Amino acid sequence: MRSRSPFRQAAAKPVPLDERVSGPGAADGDFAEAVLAGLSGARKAIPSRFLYDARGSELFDEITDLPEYYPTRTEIALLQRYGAEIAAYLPEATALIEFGSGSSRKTAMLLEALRRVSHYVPIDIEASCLEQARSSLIARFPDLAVLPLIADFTDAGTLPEAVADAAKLGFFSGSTIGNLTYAEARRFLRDAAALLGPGARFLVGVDLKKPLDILLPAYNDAKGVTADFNRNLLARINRELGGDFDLSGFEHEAVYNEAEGRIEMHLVSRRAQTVELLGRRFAFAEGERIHTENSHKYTAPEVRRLAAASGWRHAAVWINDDALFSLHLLKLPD
Ligand code: AVJ
Repeated sequence: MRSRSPFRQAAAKPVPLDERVSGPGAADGDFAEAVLAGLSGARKAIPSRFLYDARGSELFDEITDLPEYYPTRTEIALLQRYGAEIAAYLPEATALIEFGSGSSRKTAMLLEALRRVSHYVPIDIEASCLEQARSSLIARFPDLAVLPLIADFTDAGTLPEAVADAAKLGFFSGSTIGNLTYAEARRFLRDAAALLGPGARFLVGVDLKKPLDILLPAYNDAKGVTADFNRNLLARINRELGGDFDLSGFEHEAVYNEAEGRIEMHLVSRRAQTVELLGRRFAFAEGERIHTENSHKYTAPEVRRLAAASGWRHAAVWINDDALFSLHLLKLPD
């Protein structure tokens, strides 16, 4: 299993830039190894999953409330507006399996619409998130069996015995799939198919390609919260690895890479400088970058192709009026 996770391979040895930047949610926590490897290459890069420590998760939550950051509120609006319609596609679903569940904020909306779901399996590496989600959901749905899996959502292992015979619905929200390259997303969807099994359904939230005057501000907000979120990676290195990064020496940059169809976050060195951590020195030229996150955007046909290439059939898609965000329902043959 281990070698199948795109994220697990990332830190261990120098690999192409795309692979090193990808993905939230690894369980290994080998921050030191990843940072040393990521700063040693010709093109510096640190896997995006390390953005999400306690402070980073707090800042990300703040991002989701920003006026410029449309994805979260748009996905919630889609779930609200089409919940009943989505549920009509899933009359038999009895087990909900959520990948990278985080705070499970959107889960309640889905459970509200899917009245027959009796078992909920949130998969997340953050045990504290899982505990919080469990208590808030149980308060609202007292009959729901919550069976958390503390795991990297790309490497969840096996599902609890209790849902072995259930009709399964997977849920992967927030366009977290955008952190993955196309190849990694295909591998993730194949692994999810194997985990969920024949006849399963999968509801996936995917951010859409759109004009740059909407896309760029979402990652360059006026309050600078995204910049703080990005720079928190350096603060985390200072905190946890004894680094001496001068945070004001690095500028937040979010650009759209047209060829790859993705937003990229970088930290750009404002001047020539050296940084020390774990007894090693790293030199930065003026303008040199650390690549910190990818956020791939899709068209609806691209999602269809991705699903087909991963063994899933595309059953339905819901898109909001401004064509900002999409919810896709995929299914596996029985
Ligand atoms: C959590 C990966 C979906 O890509 O929009 C937000 C992360 N980074 N602002 C995204 C993020 C900067 C977010 N995902």
